[in-house]
Amino acid sequence: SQSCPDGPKRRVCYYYDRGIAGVDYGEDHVMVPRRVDMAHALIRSYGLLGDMARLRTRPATADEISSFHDEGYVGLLRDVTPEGFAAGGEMTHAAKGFNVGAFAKDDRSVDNPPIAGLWDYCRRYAGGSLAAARALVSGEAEIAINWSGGLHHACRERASGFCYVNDIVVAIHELLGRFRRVLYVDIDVHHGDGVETAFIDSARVMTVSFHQRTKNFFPDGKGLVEHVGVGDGQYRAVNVPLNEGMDDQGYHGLFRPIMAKVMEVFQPEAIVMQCGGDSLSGDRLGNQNLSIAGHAQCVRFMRSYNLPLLLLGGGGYTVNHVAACWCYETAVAIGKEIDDAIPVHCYDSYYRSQGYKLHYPVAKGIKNDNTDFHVTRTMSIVMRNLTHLEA
Ligand code: ZLM
Ligand code: CA
Ligand code: ZN
Repeated sequence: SQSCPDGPKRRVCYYYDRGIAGVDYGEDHVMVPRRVDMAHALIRSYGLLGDMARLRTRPATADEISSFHDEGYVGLLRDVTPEGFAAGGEMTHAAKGFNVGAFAKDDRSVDNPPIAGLWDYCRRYAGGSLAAARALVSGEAEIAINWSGGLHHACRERASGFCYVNDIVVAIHELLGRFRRVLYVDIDVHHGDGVETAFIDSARVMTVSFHQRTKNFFPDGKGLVEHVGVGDGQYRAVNVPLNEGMDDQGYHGLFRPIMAKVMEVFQPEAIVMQCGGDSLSGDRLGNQNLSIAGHAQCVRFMRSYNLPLLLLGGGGYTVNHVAACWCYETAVAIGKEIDDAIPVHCYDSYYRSQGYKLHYPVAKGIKNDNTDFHVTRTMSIVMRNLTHLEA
């Protein structure tokens, strides 16, 4: 295969289901599924679709989703509607236990609303991650991408943090049918708690999350550096808590040595990466200061191990930033350099504030609260935990 600045090109399969573009979490909700359509439009306008295979995807079935989720919860996801919910009564009661909807009359700011077309949305984004996992299992793809997936907070029987179905856990189950050990890496600014919990006592899945851990930051009380997994999974959960304001250099000072050590001691046969774009500078929810190049460097680094690689989306609340980021990371996956100038396309007005450039500048004068003391301490605890897995 042809060479390029990032090493050999890879067979990349890309999954995109148009059915998620119109999904609406509600007016003013921070989660905007259309950002994935924006990323797709950018990817197309850069001509990247010609460098990837697009295999057919079909919405995941209830059975496939039930490989992880509780049946009662799956039933709620199928049946709940904004109307049924508004009517109150039994549905509201059931939804409450499953963490779907607002529970105080005046609470309009709700994380997991009973959105129109909820079940269809869940089936489509999970179907994409499942199809992507299957392409890696069959060997059709070396890298498979589903930017609409990566909803890492969903639990077996409840929604959490804008996530209803945990497509990552479903996809990892599929990968475990072929690969002995699967590594999960999560660079979303939030802790990947749903995935960590699902495999907390598993020797075959190692989870690593880099995340912001500041006062009241979601999910509260999760992802401490001391949380290392239990039973057969001991030392196979890795948590790298960050303060606000982390920049590219500081992030990679942690990411590279930690991931190199993880690769050495765990020796995975496949890698799943959640590429949440809320760790980027200027995000509406996150308070980190990564550039797109810095974020994508994480993808480049994991790609360099030449293992089957599943790339998923996740958070990302400044939509022009996250769409540009996932487009650039698609180019990184392929192994192709793309121009900084954004081509004329249907969403190009969104990029006006960044001069129609992919690589928008990081915020200046942001304080980096990750002192050398903090970073060195975190690094040494994580590295010490990992030595327990040495042969
Ligand atoms: N309130 N509207 C990341 C998931 C983060 C829990 C505090 C809701 C929001 C947020 C929703 C329009 C991923 C919490 C927050 C306000 C209880 C979170 C609707 C603004 C709005 O304006 C908003 C009325 C909404 C939600 C902010 N929620 C910010 N942070 C977190 C969940 C998901 O990126 O990791 C992966 C996709 N929730 O902090 C509260 C405790 C609900
Ligand atoms: Ca994370
Ligand atoms: Zn997030």
